[in-house]
Amino acid sequence: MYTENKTVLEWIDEMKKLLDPDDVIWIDGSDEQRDSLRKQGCATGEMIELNQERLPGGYLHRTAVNDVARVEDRTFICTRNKDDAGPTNNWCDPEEMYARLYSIAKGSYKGRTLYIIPYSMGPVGSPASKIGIEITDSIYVVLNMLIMTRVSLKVLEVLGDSDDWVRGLHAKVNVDPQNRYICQFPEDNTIISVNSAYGGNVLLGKKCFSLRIASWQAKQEGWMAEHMLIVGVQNPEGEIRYICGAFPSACGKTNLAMLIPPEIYLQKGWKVWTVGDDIAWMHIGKDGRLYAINPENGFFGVAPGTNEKSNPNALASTRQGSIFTNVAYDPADGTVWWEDLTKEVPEELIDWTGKPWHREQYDKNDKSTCAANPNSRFTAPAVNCPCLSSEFENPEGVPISAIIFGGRRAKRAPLVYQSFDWTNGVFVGSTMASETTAAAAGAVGVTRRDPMAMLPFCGYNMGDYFAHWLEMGRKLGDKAPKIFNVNWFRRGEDGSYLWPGFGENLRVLNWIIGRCEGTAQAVETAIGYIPSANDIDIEGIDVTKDTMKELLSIDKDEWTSEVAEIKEHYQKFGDRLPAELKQELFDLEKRVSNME
Ligand code: GTP
Ligand code: SPV
Ligand code: MN
Repeated sequence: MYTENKTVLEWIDEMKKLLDPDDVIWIDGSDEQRDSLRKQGCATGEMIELNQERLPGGYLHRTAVNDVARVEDRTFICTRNKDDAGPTNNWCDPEEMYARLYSIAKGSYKGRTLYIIPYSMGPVGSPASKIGIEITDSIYVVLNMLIMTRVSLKVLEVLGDSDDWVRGLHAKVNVDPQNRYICQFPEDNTIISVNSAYGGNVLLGKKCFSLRIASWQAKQEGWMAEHMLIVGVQNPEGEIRYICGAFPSACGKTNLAMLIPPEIYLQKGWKVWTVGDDIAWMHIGKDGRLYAINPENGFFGVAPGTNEKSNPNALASTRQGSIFTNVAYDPADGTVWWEDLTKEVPEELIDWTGKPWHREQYDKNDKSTCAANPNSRFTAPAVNCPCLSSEFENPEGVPISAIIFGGRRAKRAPLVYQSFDWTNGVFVGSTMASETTAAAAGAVGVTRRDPMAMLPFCGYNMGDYFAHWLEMGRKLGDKAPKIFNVNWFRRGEDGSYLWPGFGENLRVLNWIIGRCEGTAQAVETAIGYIPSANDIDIEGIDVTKDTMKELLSIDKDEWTSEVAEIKEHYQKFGDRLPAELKQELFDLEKRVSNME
């Protein structure tokens, strides 16, 4: 027995009775156990071993074709009181949902093994970290959790006999989309996920725990759990400033977190350090500033588009001990491929569904002809990342100078602007909009409001969540990070992106840091402080002053429509919408109507 914790043992007993497994195995985090699970996974066909010389410890996994992304319409927040889940979440009464899920999961482990994964989100033993235990019948889940979280028996030691841990039950059942449910019970610290075997639905430490459950805990305990990257920018003097960024799924967090400075910046001595690429847990530190840790231990990144030029650090992270989900297989050399990995498209591949694929069948305008699924992913250990921050394991986290919000917006939002103050920044975050992506099942490219990039991940009433942000701002006072908004995805009249993005985004981060230090210039506008075309360095890039002006422009008609849309968006929250935000909207409307 690895623990004497009664709450743990009772729950495991209950689960065993419910699921009826043939076998029970505790995951201890050892290399030997991992290696034997890899072998077993390959024997059952769940995993495919890749060329071990080219990709040591590399494996490929293919999910069911109906199970390739998060399923927001099947994700529920189950609180006793419906209002506590709020207008943006699917809700169900906990008793009713437990009954439904238990009847689906009952006996479903027959002939299978029950794996028990004790894990820590955040460095083991850090006061900012939290503990979870996931039960699963999937070797794929175990192997991914071994990369994405800190799995070890030490976690059970740290837990002792405490009841402060998150219960996570995952059951594949028969991967039936009609009976697929991803359910959070924040009042019970419990997650249940059935009938899926895809990443974000089943790696319960990630979105289910670190955002949905943790956001609820953070509200009670006075901290923040956010869908944010954490990046450190080091200037030639050696000073590092840390920035957090909330962008919706597949909108550039991993890329910004690992960016390579443009050549002229590298020569001057600029460096970028990755702390996290998806989730930030933030606490007020002893000095009154906001500190962030990354609760994860790996990257579950979007594969398509990742290449030697766009994100060499992410690519390097996948070269060892990584799992690839729903990418294409290259039978010529036993490695993997995805769209834009290489300029030259291999002639013949095995596509993500396991079928032979020839490059002639590829049509750039039809995603269904891709060799890799558009939401195919790599699971890579953080330690592989060449620019991993030396503060990655720091239990206190890193001090945050700026928070940036951003999304995909073809028009309207300028390349960058700074909010007037924290309250105005919360308003900007709460009204964020972005075009949907392949990271969730459903239509792609539809603009929707996604407050703080948390629409699919906020574990409670979003009106209360906004209030919590305002409360944190009051506590932080003048030590609060400055809040900005960015848009790398603005398009010109011909439909192409106006801004080169990726590494060049450092130029924008520099302006942001300059604003925090009081050294960068800006113009006060109706929506916030916007740099003038001269304030962003464009030396050495193919962006003209005119393009820069267009990128930084705001249009009165567009923003009049924006105000009308925000009004509609805000109506959803009824009397849970904080009065301060209503006032912000009122003020914005007035300023926009006074625009030239
Ligand atoms: P999740 O893991 O789903 O949370 O996604 P993410 O926010 O980490 O997004 P990621 O960095 O993986 O980028 C998603 C897509 O956006 C990729 O196809 C990138 O190539 C593209 N992308 C990222 N940064 C930029 C940018 O600065 N400009 C442009 N045009 N595209 C970008
Ligand atoms: C996202 O969709 O925001 C992801 C991938 O980071 S998943 O783990 O599937 O949520
Ligand atoms: Mn994400």
